[in-house]
Amino acid sequence: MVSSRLIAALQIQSKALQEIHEYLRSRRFLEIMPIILSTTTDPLGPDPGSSIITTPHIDYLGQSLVLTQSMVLHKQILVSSGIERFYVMSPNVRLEHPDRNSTKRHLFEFSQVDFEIAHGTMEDVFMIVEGLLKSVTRRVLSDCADELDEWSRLLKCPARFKRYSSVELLDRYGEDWETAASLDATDPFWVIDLKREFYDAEEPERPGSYRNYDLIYPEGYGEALSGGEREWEYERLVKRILHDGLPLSRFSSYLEHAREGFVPSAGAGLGVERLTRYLVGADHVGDIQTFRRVPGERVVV
Ligand code: ASN
Repeated sequence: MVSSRLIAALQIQSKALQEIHEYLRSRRFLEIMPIILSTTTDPLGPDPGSSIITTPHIDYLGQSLVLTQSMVLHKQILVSSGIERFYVMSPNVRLEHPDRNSTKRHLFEFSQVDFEIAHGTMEDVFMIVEGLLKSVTRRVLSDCADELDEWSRLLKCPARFKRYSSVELLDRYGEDWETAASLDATDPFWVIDLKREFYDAEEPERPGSYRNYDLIYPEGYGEALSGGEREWEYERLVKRILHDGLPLSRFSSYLEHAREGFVPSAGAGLGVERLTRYLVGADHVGDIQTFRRVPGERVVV
């Protein structure tokens, strides 16, 4: 039997998703369908936050296809092909190391609300995400009081979104700044400039600094979203991929599109299960999944 708490969490999640759809559609975002098998996917590295054991391949009719780790590469192709503002409820498979169980926020299968804006900037993304999180919280507070009671959750609407650089947080909290800074915070906050994948734009004037960001929930819930302005020029992408020690051949179909011409863009992905965990105040993100997909735990069904 599914517990009444889980049902309450799913009701809150459903309400949050309704608000996300309405919010994005009313701001002219087109919803597209996800893909889960491709010739290439987000490498998720080199990123200190990632601990992927392997990227699963499926052989189909003589082609080796990968499962989606994120749709970011496809987002860049689409945003450059005339779909200038879109979002996708995107299932991702990330075969994380079992030690990720202890973070309480990692799943090896989850969904993210992934969006991209042609010619967008960090500021555009900040404005959309801050408004989105406020609307979702307000909606849940007004429509799901009984469900929040079921979790004894005192949820509050975000008041402000401070901004920090990753270096600042590293200095103040050390390597595990994400959890420590999150525990210290009472409102969600932005972390800017993280050394991450090749597709996040490097500051043109300051190599080694990046125009990317994470949004971190307060109260110890940690990362909610990650995104960035993108590298979009073919030569820059080739340089960044090589700098990361990745084989160009892995990204050949993507690079062909880049050579034809990408446009600058910015976007982000908001984890759906992490949002639900935060809204209800669940201990572990797996606690709000219908079918748990927690690194290190055996899959039951
Ligand atoms: N969705 C993220 C982005 O837009 C990428 C990711 O999930 N790794 O940057």
